[in-house]
Parts: sequence; C-alpha cells; structure tokens
Amino acid sequence: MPPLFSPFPLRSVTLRNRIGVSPMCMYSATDGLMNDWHLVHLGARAVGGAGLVIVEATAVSPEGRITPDDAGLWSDAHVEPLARINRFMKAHGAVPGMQLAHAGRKAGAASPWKGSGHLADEAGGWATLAPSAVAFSAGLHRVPAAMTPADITRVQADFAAAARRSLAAGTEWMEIHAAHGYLNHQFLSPLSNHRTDAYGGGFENRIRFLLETTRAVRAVWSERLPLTVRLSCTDWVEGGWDIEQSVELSRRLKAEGVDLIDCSSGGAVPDAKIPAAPGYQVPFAAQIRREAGIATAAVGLITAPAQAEAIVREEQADVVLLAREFLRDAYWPAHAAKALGISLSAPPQYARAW
Ligand code: 536
Repeated sequence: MPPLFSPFPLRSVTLRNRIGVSPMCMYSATDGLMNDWHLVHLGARAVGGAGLVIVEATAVSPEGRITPDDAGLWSDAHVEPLARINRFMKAHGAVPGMQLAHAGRKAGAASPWKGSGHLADEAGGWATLAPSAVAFSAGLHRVPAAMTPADITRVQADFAAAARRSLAAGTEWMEIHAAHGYLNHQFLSPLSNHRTDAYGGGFENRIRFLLETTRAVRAVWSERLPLTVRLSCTDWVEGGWDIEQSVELSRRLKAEGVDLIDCSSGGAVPDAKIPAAPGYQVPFAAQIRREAGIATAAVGLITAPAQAEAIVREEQADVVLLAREFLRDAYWPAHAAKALGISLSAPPQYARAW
C-alpha cells in the first residue's frame, strides 16, 4: 500500500487516505448560505476519493467575510445547508472538514471576477477591524479600526459560536484560519500588528489573540474530533513572521489541544517575494513536524502523484492538501492511485469505469 493511501487516524476520526481538498474560496454563497454549487463542488471531490474535504474559509461574522459572496456560519440558518453537504460527503467516505475565518483588514472586497478591490459602502462594502489601523494595499485600501478589548472578546466568541454550529452541522475536522494575511495572521505578524497593549509587541503578545481564539474553539469543539490551525509559516519578508516563530507557536498550539498544523505561507503584505515552485512550502511542514512534534499538512503547488507520495513516505507531512489541482481533477485520488499501482474502489455507479 503506498503511504499516500494509508489511513490516517487523528483523535476518533480516521481519514481513508492522506489526500485532502484544501479549503478554497468559491465566492458563491448568498448571505453566507451555502447552496447547490457547494454541494456539487465539495461532493464531487468526496466521490473522487479524497480522504478529507475541507469546506472553504467560512466567516464567523458578516464583517469577517473576504467578500459578500463568502460562506458564513454566523447564524443558525447557516447550519442546515452545510449539514446537507456534510451528510453527502460523509456518505461517500470523506471526512467533512471546515475552515473558520475572519478576514480582518482584508474583509469587504469584491470577489476576484468582480474586481477584487475593496468595495465602497455604497457598493456593498463595510467597515473593517484589525489589530492596527493600517490598510493592506492600494487595492485593499480601506483603513481598518484597531480592535478594542471588547472587539477582541466578541470576535473570539464569534469563532466559538461558529465552531459550535459547525459541530451541529456534522463537521468532523476543524481548521482555524491563521494564515494568508487574515485576522489571526494580522495579529501574529509584526508587519500588521503595531499594538502596544498585551496583544502586540513581542512574540508572546502577538500570539495571544490566536491562542485565546484556539482555547475558545477547543472549549466548544468535541474532544473526539481534530482541531487544526493553518499558519503562514513565513511572511517571506525580513523582519516579518518566520518559520522559527511558527515552530514555537506550533508547540504552544499543541499544548492548547491542537492536533495538526496546516503549513502555508505568505499573504501578510502585498510586496513579498514568494519563491513559488512545486512543493515550496513542504519544508515548513517537515520542520514543524520534526521540531514541534505535531502532525502537519503540506499544501502549495502539489500536483503529481509521485510528489505527494514522497511527501508522506519521507514523513515530511502526515497529510497532503491539494487546491488548484483538485479544481482541474475532482478524481485526482483515483488517478493518483492508478499511477501508484493500486486502484480505489469506485462508487458502484462508476465501477465499470474505474
Ligand atoms: C491563496 N488564497 C487564499 C485565500 C483566498 C484567496 C487566495 C484564503 O485563504 N481565503 C493565497 C495564498 C497565499 C497568500 C495569499 C493568498
């Protein structure tokens, strides 16, 4: 059995293989409600053989949405549309995961195919929150309000409430989004966090918001189910967040009951020089796994079956997450299995073709 296709147990959940669908924004929800697009997009990849399917960055509050078209989980009305999708994915053998997010200063933008930049209030935009009152870029130019202690408490409660709703919807694998320049990462990085209170300054203060958010989520999330965190392991900027801080943060997160670190990078500032190449973030997953003693997921320009297989075989990561490659091929696990010399058992409807 190729290691890529060995089961992966974490708490009381077992992935049927090491292949996961990375959370990807579909910008296709209305008022945060998931719909048939999400069912077909996510459901097809469960049928395609993924062991784990992580639902896109799902906003914990309306103002935490990247765009007006983001999925959300800020009200009980959001639960049943997600539960329907989760039931389908589970029925087809995938563990249904979810990524909870708050975009902070990057919130309130147009979806990519509608222009990407910040929306004016008249065009459907809204006031944003962040650790410090500093805009992201010329395109995401809205200046956020620096969060007050009351804002911090409220947003952390929003994360916990959304996690509770996700649990009610049947989610079995939770990821807190703390990467890509969104709110949690904005607190971690000295490039976006200029606070002078207990939430800014040195490492201990910059990690405080995420540690407290994690604690609030772990308190309502099931002991039987995995809790994971996505980090940008480096900002790719001198003087920014880096891999050494990510290793130490991973140790602290493990102590809070986090089971796996999903290792991405970038997104804190617009002008970083990112050396994107096949598997360029895999070394971060390997280093955190080795030095923090916690399971990791590798993500980023992973496309080839032999490449994914080597990452797991060489114990650089426990799980590989594919994003764009899964948009090209919903059946990537079945195709990868064939390339590695085994065959997946097909759903009976498709059995004559697999
Ligand atoms: C990739 N993206 C991530 C998104 C949405 C937009 C595209 C997300 O996490 N919600 C990305 C990778 C690295 C840095 C920035 C963006």
